[in-house]
Amino acid sequence: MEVLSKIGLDDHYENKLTLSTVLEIDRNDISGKKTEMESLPGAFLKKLMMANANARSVCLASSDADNSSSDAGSDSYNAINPLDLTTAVFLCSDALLQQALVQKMSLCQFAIPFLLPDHETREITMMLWSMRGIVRKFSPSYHAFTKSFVEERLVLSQVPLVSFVRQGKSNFSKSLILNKLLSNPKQHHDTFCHRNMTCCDIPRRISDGLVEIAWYLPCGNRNVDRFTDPVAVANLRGDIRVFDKQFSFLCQTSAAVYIFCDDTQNIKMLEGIDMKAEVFLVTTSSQGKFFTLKKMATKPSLKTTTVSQKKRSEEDLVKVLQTSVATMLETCPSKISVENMAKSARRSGILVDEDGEECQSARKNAGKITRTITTVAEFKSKQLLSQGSVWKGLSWLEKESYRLRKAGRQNVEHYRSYLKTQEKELRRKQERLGKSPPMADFLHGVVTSEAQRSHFLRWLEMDLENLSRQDLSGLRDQYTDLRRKSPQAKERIAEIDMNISDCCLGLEHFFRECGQLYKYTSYLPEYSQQRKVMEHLPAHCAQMLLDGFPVELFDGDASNIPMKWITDVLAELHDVMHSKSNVKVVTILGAENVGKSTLLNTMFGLRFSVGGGRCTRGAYLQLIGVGEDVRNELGCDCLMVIDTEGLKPHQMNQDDDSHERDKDVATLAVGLSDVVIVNISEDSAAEIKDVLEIVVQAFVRMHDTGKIRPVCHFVHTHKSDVPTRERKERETQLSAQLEQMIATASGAERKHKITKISDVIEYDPDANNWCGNTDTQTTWLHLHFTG
Ligand SMILES: Nc1nc2c(ncn2[C@@H]2O[C@H](COP(=O)(O)OP(=O)(O)OP(=O)(O)O)[C@@H](O)[C@H]2O)c(=O)[nH]1
Ligand SMILES: [Mg+2]
Repeated sequence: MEVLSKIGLDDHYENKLTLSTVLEIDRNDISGKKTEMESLPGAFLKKLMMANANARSVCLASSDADNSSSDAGSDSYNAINPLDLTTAVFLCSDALLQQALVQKMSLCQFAIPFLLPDHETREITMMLWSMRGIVRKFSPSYHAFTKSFVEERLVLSQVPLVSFVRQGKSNFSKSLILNKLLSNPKQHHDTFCHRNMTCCDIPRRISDGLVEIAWYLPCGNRNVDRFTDPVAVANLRGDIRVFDKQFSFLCQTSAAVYIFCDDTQNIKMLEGIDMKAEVFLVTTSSQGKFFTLKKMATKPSLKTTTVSQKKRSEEDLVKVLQTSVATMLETCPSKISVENMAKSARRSGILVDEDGEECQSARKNAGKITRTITTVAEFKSKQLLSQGSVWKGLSWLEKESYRLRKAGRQNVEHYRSYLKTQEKELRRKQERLGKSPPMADFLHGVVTSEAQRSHFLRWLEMDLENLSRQDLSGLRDQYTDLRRKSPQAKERIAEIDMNISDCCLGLEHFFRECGQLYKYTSYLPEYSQQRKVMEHLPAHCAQMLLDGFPVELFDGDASNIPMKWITDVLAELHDVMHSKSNVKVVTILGAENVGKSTLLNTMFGLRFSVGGGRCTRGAYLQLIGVGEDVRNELGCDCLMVIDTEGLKPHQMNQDDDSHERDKDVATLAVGLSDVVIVNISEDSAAEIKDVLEIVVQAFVRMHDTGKIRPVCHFVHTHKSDVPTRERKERETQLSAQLEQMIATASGAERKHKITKISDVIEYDPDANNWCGNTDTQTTWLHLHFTG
């Protein structure tokens, strides 16, 4: 396709782009160069992965550059329409990348490709799998009394669909009107790309026939909400007379279809179409000065009734449309989930992206596991046998053999050998328990073909989220509420914290089990079948890391790192990368819920889990490759990014473990890192002090081990609009605070050699303080890896 070769994507039409290639750090990231035509998809993809709401305007930079250098008249042919760019990128991405892109588009509140046309094969594909990742929170009118939110996976939500299509040429922008229709009164947002936004009148080529979808989800504030119940909106790009397959699909699935057309035209005959929707005509007078809304009776004849008389301005039309949609929503239209629309798609000759063999058998394999789950707690105790009390016991024994806290007056060697015996006992218990049938199914899913593994893991991840979402969402809200309103209720907070852990069931629990099984089978004789099955698991896990899945490094429930497992996974990684695994480690630290995971996701385009309440537990790592051309400059072959659980100084005087926990997390992070990012929220001065103290103590402790000083950056969040003067003051305050803490900490740990903060970290108050989440990865990397 001409467009693909113009933007350098033609090779990827066959050989699809993957998530890891998109996230790889390349020369463009560190040079901050102007975007050229061939690097346009790369720039767009990276911005999108960083959830940058201006991602679509990369096209503008390029088209501007082209416009200025070419003759008037031919300029628009050198530029590319942003919709074409989106279509091209989706046509050239693999299934996993498509899903990741859609999730980021949803975060940016962009409309999402729903029916994707491929002009080469003349096929249309419904992007159901791509959209499966979207989970959103909203407050529908049936929750008005309690003012509570529901959190749903949108493709499963029963929501009416309203479609907007066009016949013939139109002298106003349907997308512009839709954006106004979906924007809240005080805040305009461009959900759909429109003519005036970025691309002037650059003609569309490959995105003709594209149907996009967006959801309007009420927030519960009736002064702001345009509609009080959720509604899905589809927008067909192109003329319904040309794209009749898409049009007929929309007529079957929508509650209402709005057809924009010219007054003078005869509307496409609707008789042959299986029409389930109410049909409205938005007609324009030939000069485009008036709009009229008419309702069309599809049966028995095509008579129309005028709903609203001539309107002069677009604003008026938006109001009329809004009332019309709202009335339609109130009269209880047919609701349908996107998942169920797939049936109509197949009937209309539209392909569905998840119908492929790989995706379907992965789904079956994941379903086999999730079908056995009635309650999460029961599943964890009965099927994930090596975890729970056994693993907690082992973790304690391991730590105790170094700390010797309970040794009392015993001989240390005797005590250690007693601990060893206990450990052996527990290991034997693990061995006796063996692996459960769901665990065997999981292992099967992980070791099957590479392509199927990613699908399997995503299906399982999503199915597990579906199982625990409702309970978790409620508990997290309670947790946040309680922390805000009664921080003194420490016991109750700790109790909810525990309940959250009990309710959580994710891939990490299955991999924890892998770690345990791997460890105890490694003691078995080499010929043992059990050992043989487990032997190749670290290699699969290493591959998974390279595919962009996060891996748990530190088990937050048992407070332990499964050393053998992690070491062997990393050794395999070294092998898979042909010994080119010189890594730089970037870690984040900060109080809970300050936005640590979000910050890493936006800096690097990653997918650490994010959520209100307390979300990350333990520590997770993700890998990002470094392009060959910049490896020397950056001094590494890949970046390892580690997300950690929030420090909880407010729970410090709880039981023994929670007291130790923050120390463990901070020491681990500081000990591993080349770069530590400390994320501090300016909302609470007391919390900043507590967090800084923990971090500074960890720096001091690590200094003693002879580790090279890590670079440390402080990110002050939620205050991106502070004036420069105040910002400077804060930085000075922070530096003074750090110096004072270092004096205290070095005294407490008797490290008299340490006198100033720069003895333990590389820190320059002017360069290493950042405000808000707006500082870009580009600047950051540029300064701190090349500098
Ligand atoms: N308004 C706003 N919200 C943010 C920002 N960063 C994060 N959030 C929201 O804050 C909540 C917590 O974000 P996370 O990234 O999960 O925070 P965290 O520090 O990783 O939390 P824990 O892992 O539980 O310690 C989420 O609902 C985010 O959407 C930000 O810069 N601005
Ligand atoms: Mg987090």
